[in-house]
Amino acid sequence: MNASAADAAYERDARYLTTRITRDGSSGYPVAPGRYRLVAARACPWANRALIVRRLLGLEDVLGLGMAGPTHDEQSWTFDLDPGGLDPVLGTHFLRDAYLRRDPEYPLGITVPAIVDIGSGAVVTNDPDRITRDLATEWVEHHRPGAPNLWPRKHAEELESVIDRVYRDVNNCVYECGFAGSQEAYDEAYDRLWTALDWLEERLSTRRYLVGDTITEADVRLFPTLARFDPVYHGHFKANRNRLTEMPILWAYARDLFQTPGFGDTIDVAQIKEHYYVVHRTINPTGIVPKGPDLAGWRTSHGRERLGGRPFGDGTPPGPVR
Ligand SMILES: N[C@@H](CCC(=O)N[C@@H](CS)C(=O)NCC(=O)O)C(=O)O
Repeated sequence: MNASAADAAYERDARYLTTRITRDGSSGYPVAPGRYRLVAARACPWANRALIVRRLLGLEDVLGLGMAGPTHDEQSWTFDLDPGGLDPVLGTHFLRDAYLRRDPEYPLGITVPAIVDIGSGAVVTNDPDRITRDLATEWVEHHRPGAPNLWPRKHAEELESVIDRVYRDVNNCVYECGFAGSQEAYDEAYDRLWTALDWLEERLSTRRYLVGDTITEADVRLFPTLARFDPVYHGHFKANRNRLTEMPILWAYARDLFQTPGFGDTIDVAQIKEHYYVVHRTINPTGIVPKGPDLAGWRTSHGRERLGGRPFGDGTPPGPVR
């Protein structure tokens, strides 16, 4: 008998270093300009959300950014894009060093995003959901003038429920398709993914954004998955009922966000493709990176303005990328 679908299903390791950086500093790590470094990689969708939030909220001057290259071995992400292969602030080549400073026996994956305490060189947290939530709610004093409210209180419940489903049935579900260890596990994930994408196609037909009439954390959660959909998830992860470009509403929604400052300017499709196709040798043993798809459509008009909506509410878009 084959392993049951449950046995062969991909399970994300959701154990994190959960120390929070808070306004009152009760965790031992107070919000403080210049004290921490966000480490990300353009390739990674979980890190992408932190990059978007940092841009939208204008935190570039208070929270520095280290950027790992697109590929890594089983040991660690590395700062191979930096001169000399060293992060200019942390002075290390391997992100692993910052995890080992936190815990010399650190037993889990060396993941991005991570926030490092520059003084001690140790990772404070690598919990992606907590990172974006705390940047929005604990770092308020350091937001730029005109920063959007990504967690509007009046929509709190709806926001939680949409984010929850988007995480389970979209963001993580594409990985469940790609890394399924049995036909049954794949079929289950595929069906759940497309049920959710049909739900989103319907939901976004009458509203410009996922919750309320402004950009929120829910849009920040969905966008990085859509940006990777045709270049990676459709082929590499076998999430292939349709391409994003064949889902007219989701495709227009994705273009709308792509063209909104803070979203599209965090995307580097070459790095995204290199990461997935080179790193995941179990599902792409040759490591060959596809040349397509053609991305020209991302800059075409989306027509979503007719749904109304005020992307930044009473605020303003972020300025150009530094
Ligand atoms: N691990 C986190 C998100 C971060 C994450 O998985 N990042 C990936 C890249 S997209 C990573 O760093 N993988 C390296 C590893 O697991 O060793 C989660 O499961 O929600």
